[in-house]
Amino acid sequence: MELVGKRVLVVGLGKSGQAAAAALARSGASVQACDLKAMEEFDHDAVTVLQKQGVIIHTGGYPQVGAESYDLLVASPGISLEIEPFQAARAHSIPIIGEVELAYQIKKPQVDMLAVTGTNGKTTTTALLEHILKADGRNAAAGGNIGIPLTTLAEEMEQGIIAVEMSSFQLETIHEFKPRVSAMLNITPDHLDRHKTMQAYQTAKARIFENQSGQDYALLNYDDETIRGMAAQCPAKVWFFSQVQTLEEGVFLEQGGIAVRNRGVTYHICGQNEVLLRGRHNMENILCATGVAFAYGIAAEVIGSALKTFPGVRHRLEVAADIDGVLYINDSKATNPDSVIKALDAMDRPVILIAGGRSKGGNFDDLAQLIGRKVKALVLLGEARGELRRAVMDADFQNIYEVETLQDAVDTARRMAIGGDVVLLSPACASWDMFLNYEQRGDLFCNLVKLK
Ligand code: UMA
Repeated sequence: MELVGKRVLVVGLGKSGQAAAAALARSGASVQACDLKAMEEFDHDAVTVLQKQGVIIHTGGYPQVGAESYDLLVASPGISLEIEPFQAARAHSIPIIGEVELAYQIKKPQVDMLAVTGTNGKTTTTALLEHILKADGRNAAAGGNIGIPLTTLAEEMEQGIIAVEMSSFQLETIHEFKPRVSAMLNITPDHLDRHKTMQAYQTAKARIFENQSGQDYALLNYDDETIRGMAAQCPAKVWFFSQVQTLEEGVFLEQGGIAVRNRGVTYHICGQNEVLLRGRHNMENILCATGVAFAYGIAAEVIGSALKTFPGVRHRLEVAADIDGVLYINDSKATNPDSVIKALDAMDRPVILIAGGRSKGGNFDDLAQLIGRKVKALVLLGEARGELRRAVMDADFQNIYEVETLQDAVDTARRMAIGGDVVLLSPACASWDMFLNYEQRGDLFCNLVKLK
């Protein structure tokens, strides 16, 4: 994409917007950036760096997008495409792309992208993929929704591979983004406050394949009926992965081990018990990452040895502390009900669950049923605590404690816990009512549990 002299408006100045504005300025574009937040709310140094690069910054709202005002708008993923600047851009036929699309457009031809999406497990799968690629001696990095803006990596890397975690928000604003290998892990209700319907959410997710061709690969979860059905529309070569089915071609479990079958040959990757990650949901992530790496040409032995050394990612079933026989687990990244269901399924000890935050429009009923069966006590905080309380009470669960702060939540849980219990922070909600992000919530939990 030719950027020299282009008038670009970057909408949103969070992580993605700041990275996009900086990359655009370095590419010779004439850049403006805007954000609803007031100037005082920004990190002064970050804003100064952008201003020194010539970026004009509008805060506390958005500038007018008129017919001749801009050549391109770049959207941050967390911002609805229905806000005024985007509506005006559409009315004036000004193109809108997301920060991920911008990254794809500016990356060097010697950089390949492998992309993972799905409702849950994307971060673990993407991080595992990066780990496998590095184990093969490749120049590899992980970026996108995982927390490192893709434009930053795309600008820096001369050659190599980026394992990209793609959210439905990021997929909504792609145009030419075309991963060499794509992967779809699972789809359960999430982000319905923005997408409104499951159909719209699935359609956004399926865009991960839309620019792929028969030279590319797509890894699809065979065990998820909706995803299996996507094979018919997928333009890439489809490989399935499955935890329950032996496949003619693809990745699956066989005789206690992980196997890949390709063109009639079965490759043994490693034993199921040899991998460090635990839980059924993690096996889905492992099979998926294995398939992506294998399709990209990484040898079975390399994948196997990488699986044996991957410790997992932060804020995802992360052991925060083991104090007086009580295991404290930080699962702050569980921001939807399905993710908490998976966390509870992975627990084999009595659980005191800390949950709540800002609801993303999902339904808590299935989670409430499982809480009734697996949870010893439930500590609720945040905006959605009333909604969660109602759901669990409807499931006949009574042992509920409502608190104001995460500190109170940890103290309440600690008072009830006895040796052998697990105190699990797995909120089922976004963090934005009380924290900047889930990382801040998880970090605070880890610090609080260590203070006695
Ligand atoms: N803003 C506006 N107008 C609005 C809404 C927000 O101006 O109507 C401004 C905010 O004031 C803020 C900025 O936009 O300054 C935030 O932009 P953003 O929400 O796109 O957040 P970033 O900091 O750019 O982080 C984004 C992703 N966030 C979201 O998609 C919500 C991060 O994913 C991602 O790691 C990062 O880009 C780098 O690629 C986080 C996330 O929560 C982890 N993702 C969701 C999820 O996993 O469920 C999709």
